[in-house]
Amino acid sequence: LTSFWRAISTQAAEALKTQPSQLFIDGKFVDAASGKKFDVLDPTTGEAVFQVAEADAADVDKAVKAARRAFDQGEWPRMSGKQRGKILYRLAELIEQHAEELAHIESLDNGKPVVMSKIADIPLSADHFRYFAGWADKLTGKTIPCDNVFGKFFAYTLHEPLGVVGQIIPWNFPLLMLAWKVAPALAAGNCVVLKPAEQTPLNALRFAQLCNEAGIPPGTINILPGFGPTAGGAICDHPGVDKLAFTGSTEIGKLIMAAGAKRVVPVTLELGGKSPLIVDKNVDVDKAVEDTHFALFFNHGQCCAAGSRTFVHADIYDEFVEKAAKRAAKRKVGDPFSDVEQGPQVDEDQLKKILGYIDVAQREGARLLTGGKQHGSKGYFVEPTVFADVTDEMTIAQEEIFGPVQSILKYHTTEEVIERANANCYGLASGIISNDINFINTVSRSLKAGTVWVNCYNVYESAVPFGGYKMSGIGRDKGAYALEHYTQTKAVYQALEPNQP
Ligand code: TXE
Repeated sequence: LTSFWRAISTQAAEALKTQPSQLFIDGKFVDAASGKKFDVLDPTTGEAVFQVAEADAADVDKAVKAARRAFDQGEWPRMSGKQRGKILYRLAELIEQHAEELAHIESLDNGKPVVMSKIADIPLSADHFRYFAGWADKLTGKTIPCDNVFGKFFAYTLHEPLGVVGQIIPWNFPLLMLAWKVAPALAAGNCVVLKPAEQTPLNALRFAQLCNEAGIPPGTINILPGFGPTAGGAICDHPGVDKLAFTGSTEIGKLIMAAGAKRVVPVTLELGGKSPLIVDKNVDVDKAVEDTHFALFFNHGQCCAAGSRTFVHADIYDEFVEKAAKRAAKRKVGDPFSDVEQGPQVDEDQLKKILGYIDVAQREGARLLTGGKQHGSKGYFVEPTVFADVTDEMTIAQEEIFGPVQSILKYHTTEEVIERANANCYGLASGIISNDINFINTVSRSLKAGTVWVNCYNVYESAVPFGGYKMSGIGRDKGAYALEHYTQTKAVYQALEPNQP
């Protein structure tokens, strides 16, 4: 225990003392019906640092019933948009007021450097609630004049909430993924049952506390830590759930969609990616190396949008490859509560998966330039790894590694790189580094991806939609586009007297 308290920051240790550990149902923290709990591991050491209640079908049933009551009889969907907005603004402020402890808990739970939690995860989450708070009183419909053989009518549309929304999220940005899902759902007047990832349940429970403090009525939001097939499966199959929203692997996304199809409920999915990042020939190589490094290694490569296929023009390829390897070798890896760029991967499964891909890449003939092994022997650290001479058919060019492994591919012509970049089942994100406006315009319009970053990468603004083409998903998170998935349109016809204008 002593080593554990030393390993994490004083603030994280302090924050853990007030950490809720129970399920959040109907505005209260309660034990699981089964009484079961599960361990929360610190990825830096692999040791258990906390326990939370483990939800299963009985708890999901209780939570969905609470959310149903809140939706069918409660105030949240009935209060004015203005009032809902006020409460969501308050929630955004509370996240900011508690930013310090939320950041430390995020890094303890996930392993990301605390500096990243502080500058990215927590402020972006607050910003997301603030952005959607602003939408709550702007969900207006249209008026549509009608005049047909049966008479004169006046029609208008109402954008109504869907009801009880089941949301299942991953572990790579625990609070931010929650914000992406919960903020538009609540702004539109829905009630929510959310399952955080089993690896990272802590901040979702702290968020539940803040919801009570902000004045969100009981039952409007319910948070159920638990495992995928049990708690997650029960959310998907519950007849009281009107919509499913999921971020995670494509494999599980297919199951969620099948579950939605059985009950004809809408499903939005944000799934895996294998995003191409194309480096043109006439660029500042040093800057391109830094940008592509950030595109892949940010959050230890655990980003669905990671620039995981770095296509580099043949003219600059050799220089680029050498510099990219040097940059990765310099990357500071270690305790997320110290001054590092990279902490541990989230869990042992991810560690093994990544090391497995590194092994396959070497056997398939990719050239290992740096890294390639577990970093240290404790926790789930992976050395920043760079492969050159990667070809399209190699496994690491096809499948999502979700780790700090950069794959560099050589290309010669614009037509060729567009075709190769699109030759993948995923279509989540992409990037272009170039000084040539014609190249940028041609490539950005040709890439089959939901996002194109030009001379930048990993930019996430609450107002800008995010989501996938092809097997990277269905629908969009963020921005006004997200609200379309949390509202349904009602058309109301009203008869007019024949002589009314
Ligand atoms: O994902 P899962 P995992 C990718 C990434 C990663 C791989 C596996 O390549 O290496 O997926 O990660 C819940 N019914 N992404 O295993 O299983 C689960 O409890 C209902 C990309 O963590 O998809 C968790 O809450 N729910 C991704 C969530 O699904 C189920 C982020 C995600 O877990 C379920 C994460 C079931 N049967 C991983 N099984 C991205 N798009 O950002 C699991 N879950």
